[in-house]
This record gives sequence, structure tokens and C-alpha cells, in this order.
Amino acid sequence: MLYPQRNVCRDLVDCSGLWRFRADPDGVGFTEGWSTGFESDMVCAVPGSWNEQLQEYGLMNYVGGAWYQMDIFVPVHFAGRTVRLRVGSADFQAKVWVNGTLVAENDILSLPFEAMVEDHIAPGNKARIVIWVSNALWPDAITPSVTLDTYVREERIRDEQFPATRPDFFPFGGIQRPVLLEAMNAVHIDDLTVTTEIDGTTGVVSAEAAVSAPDGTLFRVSLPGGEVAETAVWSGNAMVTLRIGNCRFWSMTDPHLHALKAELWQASLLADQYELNIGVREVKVVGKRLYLNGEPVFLRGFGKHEDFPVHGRAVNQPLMVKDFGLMKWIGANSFRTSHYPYAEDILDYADRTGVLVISELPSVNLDFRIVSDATLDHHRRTLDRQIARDKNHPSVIMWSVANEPGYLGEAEYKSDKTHAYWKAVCDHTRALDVTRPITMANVGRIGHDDPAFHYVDVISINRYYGWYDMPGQLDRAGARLKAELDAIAADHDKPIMVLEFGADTVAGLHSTTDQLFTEEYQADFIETYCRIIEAHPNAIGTHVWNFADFRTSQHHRRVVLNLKGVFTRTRDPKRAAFKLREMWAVPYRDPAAGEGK
Ligand code: GCB
Repeated sequence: MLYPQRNVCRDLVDCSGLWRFRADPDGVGFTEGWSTGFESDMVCAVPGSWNEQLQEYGLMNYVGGAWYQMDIFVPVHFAGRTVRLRVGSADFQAKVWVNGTLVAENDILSLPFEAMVEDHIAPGNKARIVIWVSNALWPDAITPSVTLDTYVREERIRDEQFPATRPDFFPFGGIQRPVLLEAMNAVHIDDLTVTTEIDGTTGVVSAEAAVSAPDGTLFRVSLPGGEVAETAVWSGNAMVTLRIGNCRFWSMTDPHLHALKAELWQASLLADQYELNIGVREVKVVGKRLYLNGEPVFLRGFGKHEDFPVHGRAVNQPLMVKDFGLMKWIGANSFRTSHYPYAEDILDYADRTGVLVISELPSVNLDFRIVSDATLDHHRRTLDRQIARDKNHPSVIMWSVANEPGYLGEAEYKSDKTHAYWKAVCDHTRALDVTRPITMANVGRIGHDDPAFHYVDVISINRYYGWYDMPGQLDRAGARLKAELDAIAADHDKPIMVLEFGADTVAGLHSTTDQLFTEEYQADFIETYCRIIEAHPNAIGTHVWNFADFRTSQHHRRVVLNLKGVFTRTRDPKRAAFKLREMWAVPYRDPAAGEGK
């Protein structure tokens, strides 16, 4: 799935801006024909979440459908060309009409979808784009819905969150990434898959294309160093391999990108061109270690969120640049896109800056009492889309296929059905991408005999001893964490990643003794975890929860925000940030490597 681009063969129109907006809690828009156009005085900025943006219009906690409309001028030179409409993300479900014709429907969370629309537009005129978006989830989604009834039925009314959501982050709604119109020739490259290998000092680059082009069209790939390879298209496909001698491999310290140029030629006519920044690197799990280019790596970093005042979950480039600056300042080398795929801009920037990314699917708190074939189908289709979108990023080193399934500790989780589910999900992931390891974030309530551990390459656990359990008692918490790492290591010869651990902290609150919510406690908590994890021979990383405070649904245990950030929501450092900076200035020392010396 290629991000639209502007070059000698392609052009694009960015439809960002103020779209006409209308909430539709009762779904009347469908019967009243809003898909051809509707009246409203209200606007919503795209990309943007509607919640904080339209708080004063009653939209802060709104869960349901809403309509967006934009009349966009289609340039004259789009005439006679293939035109692709691409919506970067519209959470969580969407339908799109162009000049009154339904062109796309989407139920994949937080990922792009597209439609070819040349038959529905008249270049040289405006085209009306209408998008219906709903931020309501549904029971079979890979992040299942909850309602007030769910809490009542389960006799957990004190767990009710408003808006009702199981995940511990706000259900921002809206068109949160750009809407783009891209023009290209009828003969064009639909997709590129680039994989890289290291052969001594040589980089081996394979570029496989899916194309709309007749057999015999020339597919040509070149690199800035002068390497070129070409082949004839056959049956909509083409593949070439290039070798880069004395290759500068992509790494954390030298994130070198090669601008690969893929082209389609019909005799002497250039029909299409696509430029892709690639990094030559190899990721592997061997035994209990993770390797990048043959060197063991220890991940130090964070779970994050796309979250900021007013913007909500929308792509926010200044914030992105700031966050990467803070990660560099603190000494982090990696982050997880908890708990959904992030905007492409963020992955591009990670490619440029050498930050390693665990790319997580938008699957949170699967409930194995209600998981169905439809859920598995949704999981597989999401994997298809996410891997199609993110496969070419050198920064993406691992897929996390879910966060905290079995969250309620339901008995159904430890069953054959669950084994079959994770086997199917991991098999599907490997069928799509054999070049990256797979993980999944296990929840404390399921403990360390999680069926998923048998199918993933890296075992990941989220733990909160010293916070939700054993509050204020870091000695007990540390002993429990160590015992659990040992228990997992005894059962599985696999790397272990601690993907979450953290403590809510009110910036400015202090205490001379261990006290929840204080800056000292958060710093001590994180230090205790990091020291225990780094000393464990199976551990390959620590990801602190969370990089920054973030908005949640309303619940008595959250003071507007989840306060586990080491930075505030507006990015001021808490004491723990300085503690991490001090600890992460000291290089990781592999405890196993020290043996026998
Ligand atoms: C978790 C979840 C994360 C929450 C966090 C917390 O285990 O994965 O989404 O925000 O705990 O702070 O409770």
C-alpha cells in the first residue's frame, strides 16, 4: 500500500482543511440522503479528532456517527488519469461518497483505505467528498465494544467508563489523518514490497511490484549509488534484486536511507515512478536475543499514544518532532505504537532518526468469552492492511499482534480455542512477512502461562506490581517481577520484553517515603523495574508506560488523564525523566555476556 506522492508521473491534492460537519446520533443521514450533501453551520478540521475540537458544541464524549463534507477542486490535468482517493484513517468505521456515489467502506481501525474514483469526478470542476465516520466499536471487532449493559450484566458497575470503552485511552473520533487525491497514469505501480538482507559487506535488496500494466512493460529499479536492475512485467507482477557493495546498513547510530526509484517504462515513455526510502538491515531472533544486523539489541523506550490537547489522536508533526527530540534527550532507542498503528509520518521519521518501532495492531482487550470467527477474520484483515502499509519501514522491527487479550482474566482464555486463535493469527502474520518477529502484550491477570506465548517469537508482558498490586511496596514488587521473569524463562527459550510498567504521577507531588502518585515514587518504581529487567538473561527490553500523560474515558481512577507519563501531556519532564536519562546514559550490559569472565 503506497503512500501517495508527487513526482514527474504523479500528482496529488491534499484535502486537509475545514470540512462541513454534522453529528448524526440517530443515523438519519442515511435515509435523508446526506451522502449527496447536507446542511450544517459546524466545521471540523481534518486531520483532527472531533472531541476536544468541538467540546463546546457537545461533542466531547460523543460516540456515534458523524458526517463530513468537502467540495474540492480537481485539477484539469487529472483528466484521463487514474485517480486514487486515500483516507489516512477515519476511526473506527467509515463510508465514503464521491459526487453521490459510494466508493469505499471501511471497518479496519486506525489504518488507511482507498478507492479509485476517476469515474466519479470531472477534472476542472469541484468534486464533493462526503464521509460518514463512526467512533463506535462492535462486539466482534479486535477491540471489542462495551456498553452500560455489559457492566451491569457482569456486575462490574464500578468499572463503568464514560464514554463506555474497555481500553484505557480516549475513544477519539473523526478523520485523524489526511485525505488525499492522487493522480497517476492507467499504467502504474500499485504496490512495492522491499526486503533486504546482509551478505558480508553487501546489501541485497529485493523489490517486488504489483502493477497495473500490460505484460512486457519494463519494470526498472535504481538506487542512488548507480545500481540498476530491470525486468519485464508478467501477469501484473515484477521482481528484481539489486546488490549494494560496501553497503551502509541502516542502524540506530547510522540510519542511512537509500532513495530507491521504481519505474515502469513503455518503450521510451516513462509511465510511472515511485520513490521509496529504504534501509538495508536484518532483524532476527535467535535463542533469547534480538539481533539487528547481527548485533544484539536491548530495547529501551516507551509505550506511547497519539494524544495531545485539542488535536486528540490526529497526526501532529510539530509534536512528533518534539517527541523524537525528547526520546533522544532521554536516551530511548525504541517505542511501541500502543495500542494501534500510528500515522505514516511517525514511521518515516523513525526511519530517518534510527528509532526502532514495535508496530502494534489496534487490538486491545479481546474478550475470549465473545471472540468469534468474525473476530479472527477482523484480525486477519487488519494484519493484511497493517503489514501492507508498514512493511517497507526499516524502523519497524516487530509486529505486536494484540495488547492484553483476556484482560478480565476470563477462564475461557486458557483453552484450546485460544491456542487455535493465536496460532492462526501468528501463522497469518508469518505468511505475510517472514522478516520480522512477532510479539503480543500479555496482561498480569492471565499470568505467565499465556497460550499465546507458544506462538510468538518474543514474549512480552505488561506488569504493575507496586502499583495496582502491592501498592507502595517496591521490594515486594521487584521480587515478584523477578520471580515471574524466571518462571517464563524456565518454560520458554525465548526473549522476554517488559512492554509496560509504570506509576501514575502528579507532577509537583513529593514525599520523603514511598508514596503513590509522587514524582519520587514513579522514579524509584521505574528504576527498580529497569535494574531487575536489565539483569535478567532472557530480557531484551524495557518499555516504560507511558511516554506522556494521555486522556482516558472518565473513571474514578483517572484524573482526566492517565498520569503514567514520564512527561506531562504537554511534554514537561517529571523526575522520572531525569532518572531515566541518567540510567540510559549507561550502555546496557548483557548479564549473560559477563559469565565466565
Ligand atoms: C495496561 C494497558 C494500558 C493502560 C495501563 C494502565 O496494562 O495496556 O493501556 O493504560 O495498563 O495504566 O493501567
